[in-house]
Amino acid sequence: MSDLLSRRKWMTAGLSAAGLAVAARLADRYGLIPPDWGGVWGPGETLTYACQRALVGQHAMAREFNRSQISKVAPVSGKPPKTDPYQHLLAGKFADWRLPIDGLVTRPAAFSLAELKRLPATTQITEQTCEEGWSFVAEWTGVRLSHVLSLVGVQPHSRYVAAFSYDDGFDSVDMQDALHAQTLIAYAMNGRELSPDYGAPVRLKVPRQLGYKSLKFLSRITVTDTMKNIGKGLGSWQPEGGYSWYAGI
Ligand SMILES: Nc1nc2c(c(=O)[nH]1)N[C@H]1C(S)=C(S)[C@@H](COP(=O)(O)O)O[C@H]1N2
Ligand SMILES: [Mo]
Repeated sequence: MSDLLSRRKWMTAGLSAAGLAVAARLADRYGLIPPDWGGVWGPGETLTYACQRALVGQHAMAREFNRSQISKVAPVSGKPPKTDPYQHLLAGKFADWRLPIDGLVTRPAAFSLAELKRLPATTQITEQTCEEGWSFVAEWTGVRLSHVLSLVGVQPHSRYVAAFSYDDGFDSVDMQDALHAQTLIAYAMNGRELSPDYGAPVRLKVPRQLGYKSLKFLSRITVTDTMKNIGKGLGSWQPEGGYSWYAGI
């Protein structure tokens, strides 16, 4: 009797573990598990991300504003790097800067600032919200990340687009946000060339997420199907400091 009971217990445990494994594999296939799914807050991160992805439409837009609503003050978070490579490029007005786009692409390329500016430009007036509690509205001009990705040809099994910066930061977004119409590689702010404080020569604009996803001072972009080998494998330098990889608002 007790034998039977324990066998049944084991079978139930085994079955539910198998069920969980299947569920996890399915969730992963449908891109519902964020790179920072492990650790203490992992289950919460996964729930938030999966719910957002399930409930909010793929093409849902961040709010756009009028010119008259542009903020007079725009705080800076993350000063331009003082390192030689960056200062050298800045001194040369970024003429020698290139943005390599590599990884799971069929035609890897490296774009100069002039080349990026020759691509179809788009402008948005959106709000940037910092996790520290401030925000501002500004006009951003750049090329859609989706356009640049179409030029290099993203391979079908790609899952993330990761960006790196001159201050050693890195971040990533899933393909849904990478291909979103408001996700830009921005090179101008409020009608003027992007200044170093705001991310020169180019920064990401990801207006559907908190400000920290809008990485400044870009040095490289890579397309990948896993974030495991980048940094601590959490998808971004932000979760390494305790914030969420997914910061949808
Ligand atoms: N490379 C890099 N990008 C960055 C940061 C940074 O420190 N380094 N700070 C982030 C944070 S926390 C915010 S809120 C915004 C701030 O952008 P701003 O300085 O243009 O206001 O940039 C984000 N991008
Ligand atoms: Mo921030």
